[in-house]
Amino acid sequence: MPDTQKTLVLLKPDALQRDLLGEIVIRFERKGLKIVGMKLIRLTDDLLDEHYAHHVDKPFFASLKKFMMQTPVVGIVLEGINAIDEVRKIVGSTNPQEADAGTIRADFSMHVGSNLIHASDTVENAQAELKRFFSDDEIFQYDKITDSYVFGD
Ligand code: DAT
Ligand code: MG
Repeated sequence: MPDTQKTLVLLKPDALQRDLLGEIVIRFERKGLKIVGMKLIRLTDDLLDEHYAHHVDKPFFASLKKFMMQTPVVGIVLEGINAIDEVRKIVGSTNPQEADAGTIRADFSMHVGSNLIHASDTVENAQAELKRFFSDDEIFQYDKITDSYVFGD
């Protein structure tokens, strides 16, 4: 597989409450991204301090953390060609009002505080986030009969 990357996705409590888990996962499956890790995760205060460290001084930080702890989140590791950028493209802009139609955030959400999904945005962040939420033995390597059609030879 050329330029294969792994990236981390979290389906947030609004996705779970609104029964949108399947709607979201199917978009990644249809793209051809391979699900190589998947589990429910109960986020803690410490994990969120680390994960959203770039927002620690923002006025919405406390409500963001509270929101993310309302229910477990679904953690997913996706693998594919340029997976980090490709997944961000499918997810759409942070603010659903600015997201392009056809993206998950534009199609299913309206408010930045409940934008359904997290996705790693750089190679460095993807590496750190995969490590933060998944152990090595929770990330799988396997062949699919469609691999050559999706990824080329
Ligand atoms: P992204 O989730 O697109 O990577 P980010 O890392 O800048 O965006 O922000 C993380 C989350 O913080 C975002 O998904 C929702 C929340 N957030 C960001 N800006 C916000 C704002 N202005 N008001 C409320 N929540 C915000
Ligand atoms: Mg981010």
